[in-house]
Amino acid sequence: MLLSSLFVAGAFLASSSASPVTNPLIVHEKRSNIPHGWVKRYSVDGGAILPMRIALTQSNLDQAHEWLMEVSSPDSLGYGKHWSADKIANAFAPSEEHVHAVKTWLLSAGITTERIAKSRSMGWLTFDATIDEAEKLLDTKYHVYEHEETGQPHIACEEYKIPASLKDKIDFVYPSVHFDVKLKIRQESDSQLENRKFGPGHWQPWNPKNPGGGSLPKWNHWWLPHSSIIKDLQNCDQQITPWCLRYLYKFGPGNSKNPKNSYGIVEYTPQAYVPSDLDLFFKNFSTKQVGARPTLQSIDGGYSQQSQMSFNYNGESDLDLEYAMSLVYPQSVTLYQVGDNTEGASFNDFLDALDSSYCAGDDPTQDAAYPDPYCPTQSQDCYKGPKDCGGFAATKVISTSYAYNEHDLTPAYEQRQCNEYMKLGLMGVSVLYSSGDYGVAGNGGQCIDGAGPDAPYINGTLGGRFNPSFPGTCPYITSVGATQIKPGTNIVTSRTQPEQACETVIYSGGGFSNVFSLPSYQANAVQTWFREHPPPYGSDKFNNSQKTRGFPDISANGANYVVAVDGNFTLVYGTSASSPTLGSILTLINEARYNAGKSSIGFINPVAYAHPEAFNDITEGGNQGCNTPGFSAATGWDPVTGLGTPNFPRLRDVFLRM
Ligand SMILES: *[C@@H]1O[C@H](CO)[C@@H](O)[C@H](O)[C@H]1NC(C)=O
Ligand SMILES: *[C@@H]1O[C@H](CO)[C@@H](O)[C@H](O)[C@H]1NC(C)=O
Ligand SMILES: CC(=O)N[C@H]1CO[C@H](CO)[C@@H](O)[C@@H]1O
Ligand SMILES: CC(=O)N[C@H]1CO[C@H](CO)[C@@H](O)[C@@H]1O
Repeated sequence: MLLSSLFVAGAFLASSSASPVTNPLIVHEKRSNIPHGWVKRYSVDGGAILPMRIALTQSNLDQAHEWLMEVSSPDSLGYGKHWSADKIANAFAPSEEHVHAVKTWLLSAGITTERIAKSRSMGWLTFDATIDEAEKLLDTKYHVYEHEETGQPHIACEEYKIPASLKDKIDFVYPSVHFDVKLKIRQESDSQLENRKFGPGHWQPWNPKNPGGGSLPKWNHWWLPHSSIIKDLQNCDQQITPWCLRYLYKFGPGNSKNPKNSYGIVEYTPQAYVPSDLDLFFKNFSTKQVGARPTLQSIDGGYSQQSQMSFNYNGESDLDLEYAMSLVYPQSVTLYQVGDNTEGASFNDFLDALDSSYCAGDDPTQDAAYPDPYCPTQSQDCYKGPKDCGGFAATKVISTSYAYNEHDLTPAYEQRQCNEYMKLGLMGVSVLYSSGDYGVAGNGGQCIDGAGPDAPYINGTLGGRFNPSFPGTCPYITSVGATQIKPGTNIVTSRTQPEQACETVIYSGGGFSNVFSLPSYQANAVQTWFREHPPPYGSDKFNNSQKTRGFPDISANGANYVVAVDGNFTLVYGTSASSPTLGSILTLINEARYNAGKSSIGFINPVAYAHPEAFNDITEGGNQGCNTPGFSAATGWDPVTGLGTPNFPRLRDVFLRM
């Protein structure tokens, strides 16, 4: 945060700052150490002006679950009556009473009401204050910190206080203990990338806490000769193509393009699709689409970089777009490309672009800062523009094939993000996330050594506690697991369920949250599973209280996908494939509902759990990890494949009846 201007303090001298003894100041946020690479330089001139921002806590979050169920539950009269963005902003805006209490406190420090602006989205109060005023208000001391490598200055304090009575009315005050700047990212070799992997969020040197590490799709490291692209449905156990998916889940090619319908795929730079790969794929599997491209929504400078190319840069985006675009055609696909090529971005950065009221609360230690503080100059790789805050429309289905370990992030950070998915559900958006590729282990096969939020990771080959994925464990998204066709099965002649839980290259992420409680829509399914298929593990392995959220919800095939990457075809594996496939099927259901004059399906879990008959129950295979066989697929919902794979005509008819 740079000083906006300097002037003499006299004009704004605080009249009084004494707080009543009955309302003592208490520490609200504290930083125990200065982030690596920064040094404390000097105290700041008392007359310097700080643009202050106070994030107010949202109202009515305790009612949010009921409101979402009202528009999403099959037995609700309000089903499908989704909320407008304005109605949502008003419902969760801080109460007038809280705003008044905070303003009264500010006035006691001489900050008069005329000086205070309320943000358009009502989430925070802003005002300019001198350093003297801010220090008195927050009982703190500001210093200029300097980044050793770049010399970039930053104003921050080490802790600050607010009146005890405002503790539950204020989320945080800014600028304060936060360092909204990231360390410069190194270019890395492909083999370093292979080892480290990456996901959403800024790039970090490999360490077990690397968010999203390992959430990319997997491949076998060999290329298929072009001539071996088998189009025959009899060989779907060896190679999955769009035709295999249509046959398995009983849906045909799309045949309409309702203007209300939309489907979004989210990618985080440096992940990027290659235009010629789309065409190579379309030439073989969807000839009418040769030349077709997704509609780009560039967030925080996001673009499809082509300077670094390999499976690890292109595999995810090529996979997601080739399948999503061909399965929903002639409906089009929106690509939300998030973050520049230097800093990348996090899920919060994406959500900020959809909802301006969410922007104020980013966590600088997890979320990317824009304008990118490490750009020497604006270039295509480096985005110096302002952070995108609101203004981007949400598509009706949004599929993301990246994930963190739930253990990577704090419960407060996750709860806040999960509430934002709840709001998207209220607006009628279906949010899908892949459930992870390491079974009951986390990204990269890591498990947790002991209980509690500070327990370290341990290589899963050595055991450890199960390591669930986030946002998979947020009860307001649909978590998508992976299946495969049983080896040797001909799906055309098979008289029994041809699929099982995926056990080729990857294992379907699944298990139980350590953070989120069991949502009402899922309670029956989870408790039935515990009763009828009691797992052979105790509370040393996972939270077996039957009171926490289980995942995934639904699954779709995630093995042997034929994907064009960097000019050749290869086979790809992962829940990264399952999520865009389920998203395509939901988009076709939205198409049918719009064509029938109905609203979008929105948050689907309450309907899905009430209609298990709309899914192909998957009862074989498991999701090994943490040196255990993991959980086993079973009759009914299970923490490997969820409710099973979609039966399109049944699921469509269920939704068309509502
Ligand atoms: C975990 O241990 C296995 C077996 O020793 C090894 O192959 C693997 O590379 C290790 N994984 C990590 C992330 O260290
Ligand atoms: C399991 O979850 C329940 C419900 O959230 C919680 O009360 C309990 O402390 C958790 N158990 C462990 C071992 O974390
Ligand atoms: C059967 C078919 O259309 N195969 C094509 C798949 O794509 C490659 C690359 O464009 C072509 O060479 C094949 O003819
Ligand atoms: C292994 C393999 O099939 N490599 C091919 C990849 O594609 C290029 C053309 O785009 C071919 O020249 C390679 O033979």
